[in-house]
Amino acid sequence: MPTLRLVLGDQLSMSLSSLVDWQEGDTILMCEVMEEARYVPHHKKKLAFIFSAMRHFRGALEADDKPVRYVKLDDQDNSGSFTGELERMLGEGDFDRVVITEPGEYRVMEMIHSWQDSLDVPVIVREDTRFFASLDRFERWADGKKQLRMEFFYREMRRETGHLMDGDKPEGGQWNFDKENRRKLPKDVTLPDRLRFEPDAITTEVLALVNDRFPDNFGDLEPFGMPVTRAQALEVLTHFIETCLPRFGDYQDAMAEGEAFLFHSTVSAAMNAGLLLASEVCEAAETAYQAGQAPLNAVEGFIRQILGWREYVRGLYWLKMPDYKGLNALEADRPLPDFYWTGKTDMACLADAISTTKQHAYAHHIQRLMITGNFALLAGIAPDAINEWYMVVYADAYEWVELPNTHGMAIYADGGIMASKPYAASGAYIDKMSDHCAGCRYKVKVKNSPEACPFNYLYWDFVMRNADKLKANPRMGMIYRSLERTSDERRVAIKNDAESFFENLYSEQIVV
Ligand code: DLZ
Repeated sequence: MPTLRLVLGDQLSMSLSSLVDWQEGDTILMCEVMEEARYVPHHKKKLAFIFSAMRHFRGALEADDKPVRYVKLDDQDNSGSFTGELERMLGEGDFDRVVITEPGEYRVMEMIHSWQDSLDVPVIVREDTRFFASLDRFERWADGKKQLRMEFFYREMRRETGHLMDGDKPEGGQWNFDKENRRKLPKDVTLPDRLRFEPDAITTEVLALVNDRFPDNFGDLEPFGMPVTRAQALEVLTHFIETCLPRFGDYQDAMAEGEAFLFHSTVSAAMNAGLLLASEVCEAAETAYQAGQAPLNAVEGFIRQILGWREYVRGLYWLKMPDYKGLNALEADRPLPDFYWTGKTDMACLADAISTTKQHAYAHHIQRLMITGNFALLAGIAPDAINEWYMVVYADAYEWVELPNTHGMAIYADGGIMASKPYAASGAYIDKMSDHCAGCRYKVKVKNSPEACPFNYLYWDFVMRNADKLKANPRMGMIYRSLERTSDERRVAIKNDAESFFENLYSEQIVV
């Protein structure tokens, strides 16, 4: 039964379910297509990473004696879409069936379902076994629950996998050590160097392709040093475990001017493309803990990101799509300011997070949640606009992970399906967790007036503006009680400051 096995650009794993029963006579189809490259205008580095990793994975498959039909973006007959390439291949060969692992995006799943109707051969979709929890498993967990909180799902995953368990109790007597993971970065701390991989011939060819075909896309293409093979990704993982993990926990929520990586793992792009498996990443962290090489607060925090958050957002995405994407609980409708693309803003924290993003197609989770996300939440940026920005700019972004994190977690557009309250914060939080405010032209200690940190009055404007939607939330009770004690005069000052800020947001003189 000759089988055509379609492998997508984020399915670069030898253990992929669509490849496990590969037999002599089967063909693997991989294709670089404009449809995927253009459905959002991806960061140049993201494009280069995906195409280079795909081409290297083709080499790994062929070295394993598995023939690949690989269609490059610039191949003359490239039809430009998955559907076109699949039809072309089926027209040329004699295949009895198509096998594919479930994709990461609803959009592509719809495409696959259309193939099941339109193609002459059966199209078999297999579970993506690279995740700890199948979609059925998540659905079973969610069934009948009023609230779908990550923490409880995470505990089940801990019990099920045995990660950081001491019998039936959590290691160290606690499920979550988050309280120990909120230190500001000391001034004298030495940050670890990061591994960079010189582009080889394949990557060099891809860089030229991206430069040539996507010259106007956002982001710096070079210098390019991302891991594009499994061997390189494993090096990054080992380097993280040995060099960064011991202090990852303490400074997990810290931010520092000009420092993109701190003690973060930087494995998300490689993991989400399939170069590393979630199971091996968690095992490596736990082994370091068992060997006394990393403390529990660091290892638990890291494993929670993968075994907890990553699995949870994927489950939630598939449970709630397609309606999820259209939710707009706070009726936010402001266009995305230009500075998200240029980085040209006097707000130092935003300028730094956007500059990091532009250079590396990367920012760590607190920059994403509490700086660019927090601003979008407070300013009421339209969900579609901010969701697309995150999809474009991060090398690890596919909709299954981006949408819940942005739409649900950062901007509360889902009205609390994910988060029990909006992650809104004023300048005080940013000042507590970073060194940005010291060099900012705005003053974080000033609450109102043109020299005040905009996060301060935008925070209270957000609270006032959304009172009808948020006041009844018990977790917002303290904030609304505090608002009740606020004088009318201060409220007017907040409204005036916010209004003039928004008036100037799209003009070049003041903010951008
Ligand atoms: C993101 C991306 C891009 C830019 N290009 C391709 C491509 O040319 N070929 C491919 O197979 N995959 C690509 N991808 C990843 C897909 O968008 C991803 O597999 C789907 O969104 C499903 O998650």
